[in-house]
Amino acid sequence: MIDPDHLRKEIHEKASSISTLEELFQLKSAVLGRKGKLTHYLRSLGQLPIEDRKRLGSQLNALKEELESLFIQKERELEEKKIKESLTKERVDVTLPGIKFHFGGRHPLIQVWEEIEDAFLSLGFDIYESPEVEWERYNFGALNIPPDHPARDMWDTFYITEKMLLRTHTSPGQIRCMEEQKPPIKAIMPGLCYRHEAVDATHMDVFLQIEGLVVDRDISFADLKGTLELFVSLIFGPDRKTMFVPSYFPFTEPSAELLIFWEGSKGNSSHGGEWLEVLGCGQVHPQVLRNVGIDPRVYSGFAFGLGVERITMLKYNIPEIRLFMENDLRFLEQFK
Ligand code: FA5
Repeated sequence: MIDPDHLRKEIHEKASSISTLEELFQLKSAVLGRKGKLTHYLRSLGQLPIEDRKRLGSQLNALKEELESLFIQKERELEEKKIKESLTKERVDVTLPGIKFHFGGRHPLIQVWEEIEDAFLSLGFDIYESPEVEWERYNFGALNIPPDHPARDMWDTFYITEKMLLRTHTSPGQIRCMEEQKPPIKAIMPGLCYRHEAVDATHMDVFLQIEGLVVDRDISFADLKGTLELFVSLIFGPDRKTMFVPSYFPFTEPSAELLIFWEGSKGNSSHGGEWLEVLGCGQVHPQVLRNVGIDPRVYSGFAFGLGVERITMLKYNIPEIRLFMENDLRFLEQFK
């Protein structure tokens, strides 16, 4: 028996007790879906006598419209309810402890490396890059260090082949730079160096050097000294005690070393109050100029090679070079 009033009452009752969207969709399909009750009633109208069909037909269609808008209305209510519930759940509790972020910092050697580069850039130097894997000829031969020269023992290194090695200093960059460029040259060449070295508090087997090279007419030892003194004052301030001592390098003549007074870290008396060698330097040897086709009767120059670790140790009173490589956060975090 088709009874629209009974169906209306039944659906309104059910709809009023629904509390979730899922329940609403189930009810909707049970009434208006393909196998729904109202759909079934509408389909079966055709079997009724014409009079009943007309009357019930208009009643059922009106009921269909009424229920459709009831479901739309109910769906809106339930969606609003759902949003309200999730907003209440998502409320920020400002009393909870925050999440800690760990920010990294740049390694002290990189910081000082860039500071040194900036100092030389401000003095008009360019940066020239040269390779870490180097021909033996550039690391030694062209720098006036023939195969039987005792300096090769001092600069023993890791060989890749008989003729190819990991550079022991940045000085091969001088040769590459002079082969590529004509004077005037005013460049620094930073990078890693490798040595077969007995590691101790001031020596590593991998370390950073910055080479400097100036070649022009009338470049003298006074220019070298003045430039390096200016450099020290830029990095350490005007009052840092320095000392030039005579030295020997096969590719410079005369040669010298620059020492800076090392107060050492407080409480470490074994390293307090010494002079620490930070660089080797000198006037470019005439034979080196000839090796790259520059006439030493017209041009002269100076060069230096400084150790970035040593400068950093002096700047921050670090008594031990191995600390740079240990990756101990207690050490590294002091430079953030
Ligand atoms: C040289 O390497 C020369 N090429 C420097 C040079 C360049 C002289 C241009 C003349 C002209 P030496 O071996 O002394 O020289 O090293 C230069 C600097 O590199 C040292 O003063 C020191 O600061 C740093 N250095 C050298 N060996 C080590 C090491 N094993 N660990 C850390 N730093 C080092």
